[in-house]
Amino acid sequence: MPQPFLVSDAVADALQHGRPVVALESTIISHGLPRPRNLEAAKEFEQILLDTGVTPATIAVLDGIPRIGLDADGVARIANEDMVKASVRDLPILSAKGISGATTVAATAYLAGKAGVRVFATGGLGGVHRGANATFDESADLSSLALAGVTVVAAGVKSVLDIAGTLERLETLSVPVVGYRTTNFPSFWLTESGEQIDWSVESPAEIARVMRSQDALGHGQGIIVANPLPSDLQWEPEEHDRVLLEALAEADAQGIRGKAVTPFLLSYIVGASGGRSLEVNLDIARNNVRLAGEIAGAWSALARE
Ligand code: PSU
Ligand code: MN
Repeated sequence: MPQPFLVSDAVADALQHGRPVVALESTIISHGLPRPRNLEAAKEFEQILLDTGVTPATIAVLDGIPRIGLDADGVARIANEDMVKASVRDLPILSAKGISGATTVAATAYLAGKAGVRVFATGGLGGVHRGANATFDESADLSSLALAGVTVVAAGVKSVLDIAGTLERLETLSVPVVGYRTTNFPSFWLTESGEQIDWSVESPAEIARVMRSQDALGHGQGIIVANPLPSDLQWEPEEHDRVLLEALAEADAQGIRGKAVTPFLLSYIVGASGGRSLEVNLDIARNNVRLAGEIAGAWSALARE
């Protein structure tokens, strides 16, 4: 049997010694952020972790091999090559064909879980698309998080999606959702979506205790930590609402469907906002990476007890 994935030396060493590790996804780099800012961002996210003693594990499929932890060349490849967007179901196909792919939240969480990386930072999760009652377009991010025992830090889901519907599906899938110091679920660029969730958590240590209890119960789901951007950093709500409607109308007019929808909307919105949405997007990701690093630290400390 070929090895199903490769763990970098740095990540393997950290895991073996119980040091904190945070997984990072690659679709946000290759399909969610424009070049050349995407490469700067990929390096910056890793550096934020390294600066606080946390080992970054950026995940992608390179030449058919899923990799947990990339070297500098691997990071440059996910930013600069035109890689396919890879969800969980694409992994065996990429593997057999020996081709590369940037992993979505679904595929990243799956691979992180297999490798024993317990905390994962992203920007926003995929979810239930508007009109999903007719198209069935619901991101595999949701069903994957019901299987991967990984804690994902995300600023909720974008308002391009059906936020209430996404929260309903997460309830059905029994995925715990906790707000970080809030019960108002964030809508990515905006601090609050107006949708309420049941629980908030106050500290990384509390999240680590939730993880430990989840493990003890043995149910195996991931945990979503909804981490809102502070309101002084959010996108201006009026501009957000205007650009969002424009983007949805344009996707509809151009007949964009399936896995192309999310990348299309993201890049359209960057252009239509004159880059403003991109700056907020980067702040969101940094904010999530920092919190994920703290959670990974708390998790290591708890495991040592
Ligand atoms: N949401 C964001 N930014 C992103 C994505 C989602 O705010 O970059 C990416 C993630 O990689 C996520 C994927 O896993 O899009 C979801 O795509 P789909 O809706 O096709 O499942
Ligand atoms: Mn989809």
